[in-house]
Amino acid sequence: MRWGIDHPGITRSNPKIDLGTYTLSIDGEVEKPQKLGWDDFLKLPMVESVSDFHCVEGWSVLDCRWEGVRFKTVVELVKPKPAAKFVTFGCSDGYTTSLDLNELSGDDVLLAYRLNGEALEEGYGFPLRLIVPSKYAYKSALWVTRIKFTVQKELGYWERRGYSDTADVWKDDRFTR
Ligand SMILES: Nc1nc2c(c(=O)[nH]1)N[C@H]1C(S)=C(S)[C@@H](COP(=O)(O)O)O[C@H]1N2
Ligand SMILES: [Mo]
Repeated sequence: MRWGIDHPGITRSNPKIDLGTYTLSIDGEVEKPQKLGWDDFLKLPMVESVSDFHCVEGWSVLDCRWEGVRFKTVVELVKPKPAAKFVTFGCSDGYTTSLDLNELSGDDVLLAYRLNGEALEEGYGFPLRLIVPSKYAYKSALWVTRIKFTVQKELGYWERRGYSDTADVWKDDRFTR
């Protein structure tokens, strides 16, 4: 399965991630920073969430059945300090994006590793990607390797290039105004 269209001028090559050496680092403004190997991550409680996926360029994919770990669960694990207000996601291809901590508190916000009953394909973010259904797809970090809690907002890759930082699908917030 493949969806979407390539971004003009950008050829994205999918990083190849080896589960044997994969590490998810969760750090920054937290009481209990973590370095989780893949097996450690799989021990976190798994949930399923069906949601739609919307791209800023106008396309959507309906009824995606994601399985993974609620972002909430990660928050409980690392215990952000009171000053932590934002989260920056880092990816193995160098991509970054960031969100307000309170935008990540919904039950449908997942660190997903399965889509429609199968492990994520490389092109979809294998082994782990972020799903935030109320936000445009560029907030949906693929190949996540680092989650950093911050006091100040760090603008992500597209957000620094003029895409809306709020990326709210229902306000059709495609560009910064
Ligand atoms: N690591 C990483 N994540 C990324 C990107 C990227 O280039 N690298 N592109 C973003 C953009 S612009 C979009 S539209 C979605 C595309 O997700 P999809 O390939 O599952 O449709 O991934 C987002 N997450
Ligand atoms: Mo995009």
